[in-house]
Formats: sequence, structure tokens, C-alpha cells
Amino acid sequence: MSDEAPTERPPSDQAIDPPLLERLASVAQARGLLRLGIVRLDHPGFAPARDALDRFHAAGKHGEMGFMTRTRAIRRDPAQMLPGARSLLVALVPYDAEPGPIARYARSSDYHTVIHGRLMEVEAALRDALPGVRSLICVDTKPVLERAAAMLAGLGFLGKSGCLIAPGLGSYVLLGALLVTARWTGADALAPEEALRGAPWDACGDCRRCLDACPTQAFDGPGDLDPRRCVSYLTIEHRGPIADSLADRLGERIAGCDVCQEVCPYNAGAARFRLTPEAAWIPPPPGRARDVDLVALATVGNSQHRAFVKHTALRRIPRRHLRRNALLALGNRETPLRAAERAAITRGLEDREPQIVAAAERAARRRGLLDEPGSSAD
Ligand code: B12
Ligand code: SF4
Ligand code: SF4
Repeated sequence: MSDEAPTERPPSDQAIDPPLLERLASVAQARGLLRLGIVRLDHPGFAPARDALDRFHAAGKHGEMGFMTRTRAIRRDPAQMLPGARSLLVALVPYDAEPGPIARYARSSDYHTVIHGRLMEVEAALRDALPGVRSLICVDTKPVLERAAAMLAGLGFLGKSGCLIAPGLGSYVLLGALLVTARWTGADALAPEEALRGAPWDACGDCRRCLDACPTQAFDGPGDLDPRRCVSYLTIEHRGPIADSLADRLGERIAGCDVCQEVCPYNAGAARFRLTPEAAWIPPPPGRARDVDLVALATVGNSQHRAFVKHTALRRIPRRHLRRNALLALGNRETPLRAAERAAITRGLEDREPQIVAAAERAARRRGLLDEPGSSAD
């Protein structure tokens, strides 16, 4: 405890000025958080983001994401979870992994844990500089409009895909924020008149590759996703059955989707590899590489499931949904049915879980299993 405590400023009077932000940014950088920025909560640029959120809910786009409805009011006004909050420090972390049936971010170590750990160091440095300051780390699970905050904090712009695109780094970046009671005394990274002029995806120009390439045509317009048609939502968040019209378009994806990012010209080229220090990448999960064997996943048991999702964001997918997804993916394969696939589908047909049975029936139909003499879905 420092002798200087009596001279502490009351928390309501604490401020982050540009030199302090610079010091925090260098702590962040050293810990693998790139491009630390700050935005005041009363930045007028949040208004259109809040309107977009309202339209999202009014159209029922939250689907089965109960966490979105439960936290709607706080997402609009994060000071409700930290009374006196006045600013958000926002940082980003790049990630990379092999393309495949699991989206890149979910093949890496769980970003919630990684970014949270790195933000704790920034939080500690802030508390050293401003004793008594209150703060809250927000990585995805705390209701903050992270993309809008990142854009307003000067980290990048939003693309028609809705993703935050950081200059030089592209959109394969994950976001984390530190909600703080201190006020920001510097200039806005994105001036209000700039933020309110045009659409946030102006930098996309005429390009619309992400909108056109989306396998489920999930965009209602630029930056306007309907998650209920998005592969990411269907494979990770959706707990009910998946309509055949959508299941037919999942391909072999079983957890998330990267198509709208894969086609984006801002992700082409090697600049992000050059600009990212080795320590900044979200590391691969500890332990052995997660092989994606659809047959094994279609019948995965409890302990294998735990091992498969451990230390990754895949933890969000319950075992029965991973099995459902694997069966849907097996149903989408175009190759001749192998014995191991037949066995996995047959096991699905005998399951007690209606969703698994439905996915197995679809796979059996599509792979010709039900046409074979003696085969039956009963
Ligand atoms: C719910 C959620 C989902 C849902 C719904 C996504 C959605 N588009 O709403 C589902 C499951 C589908 C999903 C999918 C994905 N997600 Co997600 N998701 C979230 C979460 C938890 C909340 C998002 C939210 O509030 N949605 C409501 C809509 C209205 O807000 P928004 O899309 O975030 O932002 C929009 C508004 O701010 C608006 N806006 C802002 N200013 C303005 C101004 C004007 C004039 C207008 C008109 C609009 C506008 O435009 C933005 C883009 O549409 C955030 C974390 C967080 N706390 O923010 C992560 C987050 C957005 N997801 C993330 C990721 C990585 C993904 C996936 C790439 C994962 C994958 N590979 O499968 C996909 C991408 C799909 C896509 N193209 O958006 C990252 C995005 C990082 C980035 N670079 O942008 C986040 C920020 C998580 C994180 N901490 O890094 N996700
Ligand atoms: S994540 Fe896939 S399904 Fe979702 S919007 Fe992007 S391309 Fe479409
Ligand atoms: S693919 Fe084109 S339209 Fe989509 S985010 Fe990238 S630049 Fe913008």
C-alpha cells in the first residue's frame, strides 16, 4: 500500500490522457494485444450501432441466443454493469489456423481466456496509474457492442460482412475490451461527424464478395446478417433441428464458418504475418492437434468430447450438437458410402435424441443407405 494514497484523485475525477494511453498501449503490445484504442461511452457514433441492435432484436435475429435478449439493455448501455463507467479500452488479437470443417478461431486456444489474461495486465497497469479506478474486462461474454467500439476506438472499419477489418491485419482478429470509470481526455479516434457520415462499410467500395459467397445467403444487406441462416449460428448456437434447406448448404462445416472472411480482399496477402509479432498470435490449444474425423465425431462419447473441445471455444458446442453437426456433414459428403460411415449413421438412427435421429435419417437418405435392401430408419 502506498503512502501516497491520500493524494489519490476521487474515481469520478480520474482521466486517461494521451500519454497514459500510450503507456497502456505499450503494455498491451508487449502482452500480445495489438492496437489498443479508447472510446468514450457517450461517443455519438454508438447511436447507429444501438439502432442496428434494436433492429436486430425487432426482427427476431437473436434466434435462440437467449444471452442476447437477456443482456440487450446492458449492451446498449454498458455502464449498467459498471456504474460510473465512462470509457472502453479496446484491443485486438490476430489468429490463424488451417482452413477446414472447424472455423479458424475455434481451432486456436480459447480466445476468451487468452485475451482476458492479456487484458488483466493492461488493467493492472491502469490501476497502478490511477489507483481506485474501477474496470471490467469484457471479452465476448460481457454485453458490449465490441465491433462498434473497436471501430470508434480507431482500430479499423466494419466490412459488409459485419466484421471489424484492421488496416494491414484484415478481419481475422478477435476483440477484447476493458470498461473503465476513467474518462478519456484526448481526441476521438473517429470524429463523430466522420462516424455518422455514410455507412461503416464505405471502405468496401463496390465489392460484395462476402455477401455473394455466403453459403446460406445469410445477409439481408451489407452488414446486416440474419444469424438464423448463418452457418456459425446453426452449428454453434442453434439448439433446435436444422431445416434441410439450410443443412444442405453446410457442406462439411461442423463448427463456425469463415467463408465471408476467406473471400475478403483485405485478408489476402501476407501483410498480417509481417505485422504480427510471434507472441501476439492466439496460440494453438495445448495437447495434440484436433483431427476432424466426422465418423468419430458422429459417435463421440462424453470423455472424447471433453478432450476434443478442451481449451478451445468449441466448449460452447454440447456433445449432442457436435454429433448432430457431424451427421449432417456426413450427409453432405458426395463420395461413395464407406463401411465406417454406414456404421456411424446407423448408430445415429438408433439414438434416443430426436435431432440426432433426424440428422442420421437425412444422412441415410442422401448417402443411399435407406435405398439398400434391408435398410430402415426405424
Ligand atoms: C452474437 C454474436 C455472433 C452471432 C451473430 C453475429 C452478428 N453478426 O450479429 C453469430 C453466432 C452468427 C456469430 C458469428 C460470427 N462471429 Co460472433 N459474435 C457475437 C457477439 C457475442 C455479439 C454480436 C452482436 O452484438 N450482434 C448484434 C449486431 C447488431 O451487432 P454486431 O454485428 O456486433 O455489429 C453491428 C452493429 O454494430 C452495426 N453498426 C455499427 N455501427 C453502425 C453504423 C451504421 C450506420 C449502421 C447501419 C450499422 C452499424 O454494424 C455491425 C456489423 O453488422 C460478438 C461479441 C460482442 N460482444 O460484440 C461476437 C463477435 C462479433 N463474433 C466474432 C466472430 C469472430 C464471429 C465469426 C467470424 C465466427 C466464425 N468464424 O464462425 C462469425 C462471423 C459472422 C458474421 N459475418 O458476422 C468476433 C468478430 C471479430 C471481428 N473481427 O469483427 C466478435 C466481436 C467476438 C470477439 N470478441 O472477437 N457471432
Ligand atoms: S460465417 Fe459463413 S454463413 Fe455466416 S455470414 Fe459468414 S459466410 Fe455466411
Ligand atoms: S469481401 Fe468485400 S464487401 Fe465483404 S468485407 Fe471484404 S471488402 Fe468488404
